Amino acid sequence: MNLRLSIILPTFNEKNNVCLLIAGIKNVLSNFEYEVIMVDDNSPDGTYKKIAEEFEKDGYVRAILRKNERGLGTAILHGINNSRYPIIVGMDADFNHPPELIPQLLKEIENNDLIVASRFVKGGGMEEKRRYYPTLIFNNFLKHILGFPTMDNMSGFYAVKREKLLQLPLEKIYKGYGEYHLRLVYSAKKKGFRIKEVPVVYKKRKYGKSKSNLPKMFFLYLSEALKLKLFYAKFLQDSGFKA
Ligand SMILES: Nc1nc2c(ncn2[C@@H]2O[C@H](COP(=O)(O)OP(=O)(O)OP(=O)(O)O)[C@@H](O)[C@H]2O)c(=O)[nH]1
Ligand SMILES: [Mg+2]
Repeated sequence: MNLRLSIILPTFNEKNNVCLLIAGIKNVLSNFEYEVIMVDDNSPDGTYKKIAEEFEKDGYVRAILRKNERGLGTAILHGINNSRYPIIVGMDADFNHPPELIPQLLKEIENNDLIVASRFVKGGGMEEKRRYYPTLIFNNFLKHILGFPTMDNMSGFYAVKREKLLQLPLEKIYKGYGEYHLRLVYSAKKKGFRIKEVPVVYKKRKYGKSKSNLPKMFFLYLSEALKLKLFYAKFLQDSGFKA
């Protein structure tokens, strides 16, 4: 299989991180054909301008500026819609997701449809211990009580086959914030994707501030997970897909 991939990087105020990250990606993917699609929501720190100026001339990085829309989920979808290769890799631009893992995701995607970089399989973890245990407990609840497919259902770091991804209701999945990943893995399971997890240790973000608020996230994720479990048929119907 000729592995050609599109890496989607949503950014908001990640000027310092994303430069280093793109350099890191370039390092680990020297043997692959790939593109990096950065979707920036007009970050006040000038992320877009910096990347457009420093990297676009290399040809493999495309910086997209969204001036009138804001949000992680729709930014990723915008990136997907503007990408072209058969494998899509989604990841954060702040170094939570180490680029060294991408070749491993690619190796595993050959015989699967969706590979999730997982903090909660053997060998995985998080540098930020304060967040590790509550997230682990919540993910165990998602997997063992609600029937979610993976040990880490909120990862945000994954590789997926484009032809498979396009079978899912993407407009319904990619909206809001990080809870899109719950909708992605749940819909993938319902559609019968071959899903596999590979361990990842989340690093701390290198520069800048987190945009997430833990208690708010917890309630949002819980309500989203329950909605999927209880009303999945309606979720599909609303998106024009058959249950
Ligand atoms: N385009 C776009 N990207 C966003 C937006 N909000 C967050 N991001 C990016 O999405 C990724 C994840 O956001 P983070 O703030 O790191 O969220 P997190 O990983 O849950 O939290 P921390 O790692 O603790 O900072 C990062 O690359 C952000 O720059 C947004 O509104 N628009
Ligand atoms: Mg992050």
